[in-house]
Amino acid sequence: MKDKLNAILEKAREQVAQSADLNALNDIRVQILGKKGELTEVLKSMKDVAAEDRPKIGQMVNDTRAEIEGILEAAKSKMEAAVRDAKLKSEVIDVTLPADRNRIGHRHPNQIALEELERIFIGMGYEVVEGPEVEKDYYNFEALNIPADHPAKDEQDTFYVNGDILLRTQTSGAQVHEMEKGRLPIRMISPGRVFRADEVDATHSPSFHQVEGLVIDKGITFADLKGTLEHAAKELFGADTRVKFRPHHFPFTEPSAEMDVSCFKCGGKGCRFCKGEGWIEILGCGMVHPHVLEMSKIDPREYTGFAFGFGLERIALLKYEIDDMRLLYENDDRFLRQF
Ligand code: 2U9
Repeated sequence: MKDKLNAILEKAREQVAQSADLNALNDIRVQILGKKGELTEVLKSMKDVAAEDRPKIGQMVNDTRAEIEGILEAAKSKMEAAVRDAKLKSEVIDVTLPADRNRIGHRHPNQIALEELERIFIGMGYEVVEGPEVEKDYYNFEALNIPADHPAKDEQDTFYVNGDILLRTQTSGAQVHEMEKGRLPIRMISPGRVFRADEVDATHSPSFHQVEGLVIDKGITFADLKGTLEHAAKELFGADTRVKFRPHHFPFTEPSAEMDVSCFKCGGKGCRFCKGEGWIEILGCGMVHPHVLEMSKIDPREYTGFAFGFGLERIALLKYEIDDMRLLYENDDRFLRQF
């Protein structure tokens, strides 16, 4: 009996040593330890063993079974470890390889120009106040001295929601709302999107952005306007920048002017950039019309003020030397990331 058990054990050892995978190991288990397995058969033949020998033989069978189970278990662990190692090796990450880049966006030139303007005016004590893009006719036109039959209304042809409500053509409504609150003095800029029924070309778009400013206090004069806007121009285009004011007309300011800055490319000598002029038009401005103050319940004998308006895209195009406004609206990041 002992020899028989040893033979089974040795055969098991040999087969396990030769088995290639977990399936082969399982086959060996079934073949030896299974219901009809070789060792199980030995156990069944115990009935033929003399009664006094049974405990000893039984112990031997159990020991052999335990040993074979141990061999199978050890081989199984070894195979599993090998599979794990192979997997780890095949999935290894080479940290020295260049990473896949996560391309991130970039601030839009309009946004860069706006943040620059906000920095300049906040530095002079201004508040930044935004207003609604959908506005009443009154706040966009009437309250700014542009009554129903005024020709300026044609120039600013816009998109109407109905007879009374429209997409604003200028951010000035935000300033009227502020004046109506009756909290004086006012020192504000009001940036935002505006709309005009314009065709798209290199310098026009039906939707663009303005930054308008308004100052109202006792004793404000045209000298305050000039000093403020000259300071802003020097901050924006460099300390050597000179400014000049040309008379103009706006319904909401009187007197009104347009401000030019000396060309920051040629210093004013005249070049391709300024079309030989030496000067570049930057903004419109003027003293707030007394009737505009009156309509918002501010007494023009007590308070005066000045106002100005930039086109944000115009500033971005000039500052970053972009020659076509349409590039600003295409959102092509090969363009955007240059600024
Ligand atoms: C109130 C009173 C007056 C705002 C002003 C301009 C001059 C101006 C243009 C710049 C380029 C419009 O976008 S643009 O085409 N704006 O020239 N804007 S004064 O005047 C105001 C605003 C609010 C209550």
